[in-house]
Amino acid sequence: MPAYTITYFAVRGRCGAMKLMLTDQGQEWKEVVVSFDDWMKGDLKATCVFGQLPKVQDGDLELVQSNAILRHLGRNHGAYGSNDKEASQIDMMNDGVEDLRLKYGKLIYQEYDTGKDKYIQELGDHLSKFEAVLAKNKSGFLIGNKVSFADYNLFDLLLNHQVLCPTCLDKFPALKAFSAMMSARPKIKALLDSDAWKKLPINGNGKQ
Ligand code: GTB
Repeated sequence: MPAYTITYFAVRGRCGAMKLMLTDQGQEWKEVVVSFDDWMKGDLKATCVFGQLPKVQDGDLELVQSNAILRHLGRNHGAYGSNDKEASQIDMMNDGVEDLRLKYGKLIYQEYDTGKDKYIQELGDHLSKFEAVLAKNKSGFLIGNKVSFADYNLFDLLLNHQVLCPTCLDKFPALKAFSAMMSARPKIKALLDSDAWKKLPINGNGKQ
């Protein structure tokens, strides 16, 4: 079993999805939690390929970029589809999740006070795209008939959005069922119920 070390700030942020996946796959990991003060000293930043976290160590392989990390973990743990066609579709769906995550990050870190109402008004349009894909797939997952890294990523982002706007899934039965199914997976349920998860802020600036 590979042992991973995740280096990141004391927030869920871009590591929520990878922690959901590793937990669900029964894979333990080590964590290095970096304080903002330590980060500002610059030594660690200088060692990161793009000067940012998260960073994941898998043996002698060091990776940054959260989506590359999700893909790596998906490959290692059988959460990247059942064939090349599914893998490509999973990549496509994960890119869609990333597009929404970037919008969410912009709201949280740059526009929270001025842009929240508009963001919530427009959210349904974004969610409807995932709803349509899920509604077509009888398995309940985004692609194919088994869980993929894109499912963990979407689920993590939906958790954040349900804090931002508790009613945001009300018009989307397939997304609601997806969220309920992911939450009920026993290891995920235990993680979501844990203090380690509940006490970790979603974002670095206290907004959620
Ligand atoms: N494309 C990259 C990826 O997907 O991994 C983006 C990574 C990224 O934005 N990293 C941010 C970072 O390293 C942290 S996530 N920022 C420091 C820097 O650029 O010097 C967002 C975030 C912001 C602030 C906190 N915080 O203060 O605790 C936590 C997380």
